[in-house]
Amino acid sequence: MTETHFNKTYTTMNDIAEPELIFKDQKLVGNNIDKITRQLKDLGDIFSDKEAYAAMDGNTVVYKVESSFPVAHNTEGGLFYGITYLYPGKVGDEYFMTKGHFHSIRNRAEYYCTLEGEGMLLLMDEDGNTRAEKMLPGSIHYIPGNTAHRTANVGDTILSFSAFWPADAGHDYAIISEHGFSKILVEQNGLPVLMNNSSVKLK
Ligand code: M6P
Ligand code: ZN
Repeated sequence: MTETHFNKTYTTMNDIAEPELIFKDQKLVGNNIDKITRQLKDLGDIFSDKEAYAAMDGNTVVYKVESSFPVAHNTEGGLFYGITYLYPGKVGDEYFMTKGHFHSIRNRAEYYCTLEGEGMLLLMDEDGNTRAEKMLPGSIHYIPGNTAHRTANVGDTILSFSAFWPADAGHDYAIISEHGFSKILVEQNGLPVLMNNSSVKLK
């Protein structure tokens, strides 16, 4: 039997498998893809302008995540893969963003690779120092251990990026949900600006 891939004709052999995952037509395709949708109503803790937040439609989709978990959660040595699609928008002056988290096993690192759009990666260490890196198509971001991470969409189109993280890393949302990051990303005169968030007291 023969099959055609990559414009070549192969003789099918038992030890050559089809890929298990493909990113195709802006979607992750494969078996057992985990899908999460976060709407504004799920994100009550994260935006600073509570009045602007209350005036918006809670059903507005802020982001979706498609993930592949090829091993069980908490498997030491395993890796997970996911793609996040973050929609453009703002709550007041603050850009749409992800919840953001530390890893439950604090020293676990992660990679983000931007596929499309224009964004910002916010990184905060455990002492509460926050910095940001620009995200643009093709940009690759190493997120060190012990560092909370969050992305914001600063453009007019979807920001999508792939992520690779250890299967035992886990998500610890509690600190961010309570204190936020020490800086918030807002639009001023049409440009993204990092501003001090006075409500943060980490230590
Ligand atoms: C990336 C990875 C995921 C994460 C997702 C959304 O895909 O870091 O682990 O779940 O972004 O971020 P959050 O969980 O902070 O909402
Ligand atoms: Zn992470």
